[in-house]
Amino acid sequence: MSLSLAAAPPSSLSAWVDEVARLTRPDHVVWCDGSEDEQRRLTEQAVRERVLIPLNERRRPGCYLHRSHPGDVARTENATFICTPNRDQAGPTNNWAAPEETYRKLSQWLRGSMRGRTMYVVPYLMGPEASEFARVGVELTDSVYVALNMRIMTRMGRVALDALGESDDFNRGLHSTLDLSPKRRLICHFPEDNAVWSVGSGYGGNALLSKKCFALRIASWLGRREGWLAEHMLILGLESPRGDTTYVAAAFPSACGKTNLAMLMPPLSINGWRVFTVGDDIAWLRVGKDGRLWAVNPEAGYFGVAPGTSPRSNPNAMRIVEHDTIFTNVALTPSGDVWWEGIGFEIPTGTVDWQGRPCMPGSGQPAAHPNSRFTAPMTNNPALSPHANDPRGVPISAIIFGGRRPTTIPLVLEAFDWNHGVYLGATMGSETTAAATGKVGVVRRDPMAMLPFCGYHIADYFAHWLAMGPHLKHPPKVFMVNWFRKDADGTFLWPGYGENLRVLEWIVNRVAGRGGARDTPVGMMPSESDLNLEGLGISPDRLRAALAIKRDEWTAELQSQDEFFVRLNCDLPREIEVQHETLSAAFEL
Ligand code: GTP
Ligand code: SPV
Ligand code: MN
Repeated sequence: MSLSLAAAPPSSLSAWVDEVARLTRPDHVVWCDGSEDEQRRLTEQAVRERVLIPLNERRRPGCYLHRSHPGDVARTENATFICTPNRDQAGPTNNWAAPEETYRKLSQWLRGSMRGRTMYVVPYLMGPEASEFARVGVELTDSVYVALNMRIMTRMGRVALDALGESDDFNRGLHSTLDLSPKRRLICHFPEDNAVWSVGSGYGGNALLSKKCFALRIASWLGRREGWLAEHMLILGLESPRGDTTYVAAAFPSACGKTNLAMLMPPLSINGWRVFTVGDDIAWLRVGKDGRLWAVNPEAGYFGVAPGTSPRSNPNAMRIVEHDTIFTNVALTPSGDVWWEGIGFEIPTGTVDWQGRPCMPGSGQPAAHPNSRFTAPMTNNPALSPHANDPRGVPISAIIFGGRRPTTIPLVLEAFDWNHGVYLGATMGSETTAAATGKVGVVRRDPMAMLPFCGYHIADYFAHWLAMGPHLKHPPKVFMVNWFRKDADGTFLWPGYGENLRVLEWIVNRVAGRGGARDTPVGMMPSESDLNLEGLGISPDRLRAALAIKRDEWTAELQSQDEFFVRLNCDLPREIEVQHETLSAAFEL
């Protein structure tokens, strides 16, 4: 076993690393320091082991392609467990398993699992350095791909050990790919121990334990205990033509447009607005001394969806992935470049698909996996906010909830107040996507886009949100949006992407006390004349359809909310019930 670290880490950390090494028996233990030299070495090794394929160095300097196991391409929610002493603490929306039993079972699977492999010790910091928000995690992993991705996604190495100092307050993440068999795949969270054990998957949120496991499931549990929020939200700053910046946080479910909105490029027909990205996936939020809600992005990179990303839809993302990016499960062109569906140009002849097989256009098989992704450092982003590393975070003036809804939900509406906003978030629905295994395109309740990520009982989570209200002297205004409503032919009614700025502009105007709205039973809504439609060219009919509130659709919606509430039994906060009753009464149901 070879150890390589100049200064000694805190004893509790090294004791835990030793303990895991005794269980898993790696040939080597490598402590990652986060240096460029180390990155070069690990990358070269990954190329030798064919974990990474170098791309055309001239076209995409510092870029690599990784092909995952074809049976390991997305988060697996059915293999994800919250392990609390009581089942009720995990609640009806989480899989639950008893902690002791789970440790025992996984220890058996892990016994000797790293023989012949290297165990990487990956210390990482979530949140800006020297920030009250920041937390340390350490992931032990036998995947060099995971180690390299963690270096992009987090502040990794020395900086994290410095932040940890002598403390033993860090998330203990243990990850082993085993043989990648779905039969021995489990992602288990132990909130009371601030620990995550993940086995049998090397992909995304299953394996990069900083992300969904720590920064959402465990952090949401910590946040409830300590009075803050960990959310599946992007954070953006919107600078108006006057030069003032409004910060907005938005929760959309997986593959529903967070990355795109967070780095939106304003359309040419709207002068003077600029968008700055603070974060694209996760927000940690706290009430500041000034009574406002403050947010940081705990991550340092983006793990973004590739398909649909083009110079037209997301020019900033195309710039981001020009260099120093790891692509996973995209197609490879004969010139050593990447390709995916919706990239904006025809598939070059001779392109091989995400599994390395010749592409067969017209076969109905996509060349890139629908959940293929890019991992890139946030410093690649031309639209990166100057406050992305601000230890204080940014003050949030508006919270947006949004799902992928072919019907029912209008383009935008504004909540009447904080509690109504919590109700809108709590009852949100969205179509399932390729980001998780299982059927795609089925509408399910996905409260606050946190259904797969809330680390405790979802009814307690609603109560926690409601309880934040009175602490906020200046609560953010809450909105709901839907970019995905369709016409009878199944075509999106709203053009989306950059044009979503028009909706953001209305939201910012509302926050500033400008901008017209009318009351409807479901919330306050803009009239067509309240939206900036300059140069958009959407027909009045389509806009009306995008904004329509239809009684029959809302009857079904309220019914579906009822069904969800039944699953929560009698634990639903009374306030949410009251909101539901008020809305039902407004529709005379
Ligand atoms: P996760 O990383 O899984 O949490 O996803 P995300 O919420 O960041 O989603 P992302 O921005 O990567 O978008 C997912 C898919 O939705 C991509 O294929 C986008 O092209 C598409 N998309 C994003 N915004 C819009 C929009 O405004 N309209 C339409 N029609 N599609 C969009
Ligand atoms: C999501 O599924 O919401 C993601 C991708 O952001 S993953 O990291 O796989 O969770
Ligand atoms: Mn996500």
